[in-house]
Amino acid sequence: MGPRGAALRLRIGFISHLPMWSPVTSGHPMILGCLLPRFQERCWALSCRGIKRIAGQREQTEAWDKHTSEELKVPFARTATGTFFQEQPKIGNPYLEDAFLQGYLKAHLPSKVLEEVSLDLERFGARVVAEIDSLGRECELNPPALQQYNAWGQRVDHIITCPAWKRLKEIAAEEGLVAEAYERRYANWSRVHQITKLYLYAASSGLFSCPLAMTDGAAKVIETLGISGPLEKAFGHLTSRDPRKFWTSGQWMTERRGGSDVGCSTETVAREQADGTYCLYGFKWFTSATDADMTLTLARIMDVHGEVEQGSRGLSLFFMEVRDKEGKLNGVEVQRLKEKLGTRQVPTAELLLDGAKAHRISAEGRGVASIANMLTITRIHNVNSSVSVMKRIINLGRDYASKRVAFGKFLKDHPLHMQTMARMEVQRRGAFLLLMEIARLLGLEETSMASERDRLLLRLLTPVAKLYTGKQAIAVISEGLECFGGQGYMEDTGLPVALRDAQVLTIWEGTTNILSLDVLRSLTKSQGQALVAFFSAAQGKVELASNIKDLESAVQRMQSAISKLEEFSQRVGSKGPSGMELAARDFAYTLARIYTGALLLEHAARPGASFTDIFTAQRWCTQDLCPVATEEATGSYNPEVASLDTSLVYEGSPVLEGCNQN
Ligand code: MFK
Repeated sequence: MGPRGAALRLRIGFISHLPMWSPVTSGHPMILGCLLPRFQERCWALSCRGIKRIAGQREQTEAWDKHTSEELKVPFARTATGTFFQEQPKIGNPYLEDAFLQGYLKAHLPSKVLEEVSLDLERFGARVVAEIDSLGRECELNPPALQQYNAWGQRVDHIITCPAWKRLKEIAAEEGLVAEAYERRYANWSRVHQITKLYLYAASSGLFSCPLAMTDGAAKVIETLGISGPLEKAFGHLTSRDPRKFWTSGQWMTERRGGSDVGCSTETVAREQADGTYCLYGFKWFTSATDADMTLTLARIMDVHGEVEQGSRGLSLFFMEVRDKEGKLNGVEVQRLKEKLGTRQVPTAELLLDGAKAHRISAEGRGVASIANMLTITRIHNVNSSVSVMKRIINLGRDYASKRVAFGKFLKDHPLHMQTMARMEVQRRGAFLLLMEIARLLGLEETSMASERDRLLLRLLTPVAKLYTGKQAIAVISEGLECFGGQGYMEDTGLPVALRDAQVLTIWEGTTNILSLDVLRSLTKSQGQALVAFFSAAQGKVELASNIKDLESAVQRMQSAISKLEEFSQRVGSKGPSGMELAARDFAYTLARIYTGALLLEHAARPGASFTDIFTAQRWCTQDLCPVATEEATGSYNPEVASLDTSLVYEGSPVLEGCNQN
């Protein structure tokens, strides 16, 4: 025990000799109130041992009193909880505190657009801190509930959401979080503006980002199909800035048989009515944000004999309003709300469609192809959420590191802690540039300014980014929670929810493997041209950095990875999609790492780049940039290895024994 400890023990020892009658005259009344019973307890024990007043005791008592008041400063003696309280981490303005984001916008936006957009983002960033972040937390603390019956036994299926959720809807309209993309006031840069705003917003939004993703997706589908008939009104609502008019949309695709193989799993049928509308009958197993005003959904049209066409080609796309003018559900019964690991803020439900009145909005049998536009947008929102939550946990972590002391210094002064956080930040920066690249390409496409290469890249990079950033987000948030020690595991800090919520990012809107196969689909559909576009774009960006000394080795590593990928693609790609299937995930990861590396190099090579931009590119390029070649070299894609994979998974399981017997 050190001298401080010894002194403490002495002083505590002194207190224990205080007589019962010792008047305690100083100190804060509240604190004394807490302490008195403890002193009295001790003193009672002493008194029983026969301690008596003696001559000169008055002076002694005064001395004791003096000591007593000093003793009140002893940790844990005055209060039950001690005197140290860790200052809590806080988020700052997510725009002003993001130098990397500002650097990106400065490098890309025309100066007039930059000026206006920066002002808007600074203002909006302040609103995120002052208002949106706490509303998001309220949504987490007050999850939605389902009231199925009213007091008089009537079925009402009312989804109750908290006031904060409703307020977030109003704010989304006021801020034009969907509208911005369709008004196009900054032409092709409108998407970058909108997505940057969503990037500041998503992680603080209590998952209101989810209905907004689907709302944006629905608006995109409608715009693509043509804004006419009942869709005209819907489009006006979806893209309104007026909170009283603003609608959100659902995306009801998943049924009991599953949400991946939509073509085989959709059982919902549509019966045409005399007026040309349809009535839908089916069961939707996972409908996010079921409090939405409208939805897009898939169903099979029944012919006059009651027959439907199976498979993907039997699916058509329908639009329906969820409630009628009186607010009654439109042929929909809410069976129950889903019990989810995270995203509990979002009212996700199981729904029975029992004669829901709907409008067919795609050609018959073109349901999947038509809803694909919605998937593109919701997948981009998914990327946005992934990057946004990474940013939030890192921002909180770095604030905490400047307030938390351990082993004699702030966490930020421990190099190992900073190394950990820097690795997280490299992931966030890479993911951010990939998000912005997709936003840029989408903006070009929507204003008819995209080249064929831009269009192919957008198609290819969307699933690549969705699958890769979802994994990054889970890893970064998990690491991020560790940065707070045990507090990162405590629900009432509001930190663990980020990890629970992040797990969905790799699941909904297509799992990692489904999206890896979608990457192959984009190559097949474009007859390999999407990959040609990829190589030419990535190579062009890497070349921009080739004359910068500090980036020399990063450029070399990138060029080597691109060559390896080209060789791999020629070798394995010639075998067709089935030959590629086993490599699909590693292939997609490779595309993500190479393209992100190219973006980081381009960013680091621009005039005015900072030394941290250069360092970020260097760090990114130290990892295996071509995992698909590495895995191929180890034989991972040989057919016999595939069979070994199955044996490895099922060893000891009756499933494999059953297979062997057959
Ligand atoms: C923060 C974010 C919040 C987001 C919240 C959203 C909550 C909503 C929750 C959900 O609904 S989760 C469920 C979401 N479900 C999916 O994401 C579906 C996953 N499965 C797939 O993506 C499958 O790959 C797919 C259903 C598309 C497979 O269907 P098919 O019918 O076997 O596909 P096929 O035959 O290859 O393609 C049919 C057409 O669609 C083709 O066009 P064509 O007929 O003109 O040739 C394809 O090119 C086109 N297509 C398919 N995927 C496409 C696409 N077009 C563009 N982009 C794509 N990704």
